[in-house]
Amino acid sequence: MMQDTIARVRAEIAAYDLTTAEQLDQFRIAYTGRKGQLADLFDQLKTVPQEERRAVGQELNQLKQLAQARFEERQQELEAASANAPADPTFDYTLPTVPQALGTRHPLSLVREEIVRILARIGFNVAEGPEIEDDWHNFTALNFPENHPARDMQDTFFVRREPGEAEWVLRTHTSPVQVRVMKSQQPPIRSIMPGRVYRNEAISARAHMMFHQVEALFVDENVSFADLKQTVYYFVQELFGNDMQVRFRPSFFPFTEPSAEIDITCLICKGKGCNICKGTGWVEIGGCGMVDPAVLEQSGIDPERYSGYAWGMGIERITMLKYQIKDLRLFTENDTRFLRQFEGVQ
Ligand code: 2U9
Repeated sequence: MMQDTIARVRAEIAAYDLTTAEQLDQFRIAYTGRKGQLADLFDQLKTVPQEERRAVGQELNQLKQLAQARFEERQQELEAASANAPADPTFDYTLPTVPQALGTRHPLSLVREEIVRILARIGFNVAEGPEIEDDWHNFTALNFPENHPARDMQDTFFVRREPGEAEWVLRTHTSPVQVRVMKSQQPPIRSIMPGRVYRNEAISARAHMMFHQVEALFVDENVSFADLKQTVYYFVQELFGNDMQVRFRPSFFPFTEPSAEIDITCLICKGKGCNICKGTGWVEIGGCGMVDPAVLEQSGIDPERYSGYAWGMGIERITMLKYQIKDLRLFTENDTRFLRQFEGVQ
């Protein structure tokens, strides 16, 4: 019976799995295509008795509409899906990108560069010298007596040489570079020397066997302690801010006379007194003095004609004060959680 066939084909069409584009194509060939089952059924319509033909024809038309509706709906869905589909279906475009691990400037480099910039503005150039020095440049030329404790194994690293040769040292300060500058040029001299120095110390939160210094040396005619003070005022205010005060405390160094230690307003409490400055309102940043005439003379500069001032400070100490860093070891551990905090600092 024609009606039975129509009912079976209707059930098949309704249940046909149209997941893929291939299945949709097979559906078209099997039912709505020129040689499909629907064309076949329309052909058979002429065999249906006259009185039933109209009703069966209507049923067949409805079946054709159903098949076409299913086909077109699914075809549109598949077209839309393929338009949005990624070129490579095995690649997940929603995955996060691999972050680029960019390095950051080390805080000691940031502070060293800032110090160089500040002093370059008032005419200082940068001098460099060797980290392995001879005893003469590191001690003798700087007026350290033969029996000075700094020359002791406890304080200085010695570099062993061939038997019979004089020992070399890892420089304990950057001062030997200033000696080399004076030996190689005549005044006026305006040089700063930032660099790495070594001392035989146990490593702790407050001490290290390797650290950085910057020293300034100014030699010319009529250089006075007043010139030194004014330069230090300028430097401190440029580096830490205009509200900073500076205090000079008498001290002693073998290479300067007179000598002083340099204190500045405590950065934490602004001078009120706190546990960082031990209640004094002042923190020490370095030392200074007038270059001892004997040091000038040993470096080939006439102390009758010229005078000079020098000052020195630890870059770690300045950096710790500026950024409130509590432990010296952070500078050498390369912990990126520490270093990343200086991202973008100029
Ligand atoms: C020459 C003559 C004199 C450089 C000076 C200091 C005072 C000083 C310390 C600060 C903290 C070293 O890093 S630290 O431990 N430095 O107190 N430095 S005067 O005097 C010189 C340098 C070179 C030819």
